[in-house]
Amino acid sequence: AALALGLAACSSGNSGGGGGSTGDIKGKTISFVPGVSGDSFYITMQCGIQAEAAKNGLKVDMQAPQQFDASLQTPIVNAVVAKKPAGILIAPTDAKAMVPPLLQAKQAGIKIGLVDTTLAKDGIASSSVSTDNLVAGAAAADALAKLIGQKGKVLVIAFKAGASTSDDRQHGFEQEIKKYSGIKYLGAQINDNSPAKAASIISATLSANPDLKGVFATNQFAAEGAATGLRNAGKQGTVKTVGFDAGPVQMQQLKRGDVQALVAQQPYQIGTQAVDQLVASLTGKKPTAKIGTSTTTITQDDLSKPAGQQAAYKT
Ligand code: T6T
Repeated sequence: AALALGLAACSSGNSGGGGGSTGDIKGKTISFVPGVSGDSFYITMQCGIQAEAAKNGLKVDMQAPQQFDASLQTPIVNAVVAKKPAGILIAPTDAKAMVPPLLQAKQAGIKIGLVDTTLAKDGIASSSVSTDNLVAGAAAADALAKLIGQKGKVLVIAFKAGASTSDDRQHGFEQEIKKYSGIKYLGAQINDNSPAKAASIISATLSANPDLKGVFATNQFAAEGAATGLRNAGKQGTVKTVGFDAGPVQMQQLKRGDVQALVAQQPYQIGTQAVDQLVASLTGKKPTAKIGTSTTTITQDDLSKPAGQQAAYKT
């Protein structure tokens, strides 16, 4: 199937309706198009979207591509536009390639809000809510430097070239890692959101650089694959890994020592704030053009603390 449809089963429930004072949008539908299906980051975001939409009397439908790829996300946008929802909340999988389909959506009179990732062109979306990924990438560099005693070779696994989150995390990391004179940066390799590809990147890097000391894996699937690659080489825990996101699998990885630090985002809050901005633009108010959300870097020590627990993505 090309599409994944439906509502997320969120612990807070999906219904509850219509407390808002937004009579003219009540009963309208907004569509959520995440970057990929089956990704706990987007599932948590969807829970935030559903809860906030319900407060405003809005319905939500969700259609996700099977892979994080603009060629799969474009037909979904086209199908969504044909259904004429009041608004679309979307995480564009490519900052450039998703411009034409979203421009068409805008021209069809549909309000667009960006979540998580952004577009290379302004003026299409009325608002954008995302992590500050340059800052998050720099935080990952500092965490990795600390883990390896500021010495040795490090690698970045960038999950998707052309996706703003992947590019910004990589660039934020690269700027920051320059500050550590004892660290040799081996560059970034792209795993195309595939854990298997991340695992083989690790194997190949270890063959050429058996003294590899650290890895920054820029999202969930990069971190999962990195852990597999390191385990296969018997280097798990010896080569330090900073992963991204704090879904159930990532929290397990941290607990087991497959990764030593995680940069956790706030997907639920991105979802609720994006709905609020979309509601503003649907009701003739001025939405905030750009909202940046923060990250928390957690290590194994934090798992028993409130900060660590709070960072975990909930549904
Ligand atoms: O890291 C998130 C998201 O921010 C990124 O754009 C794509 O990957 C994730 O969904 C995690 O898998």
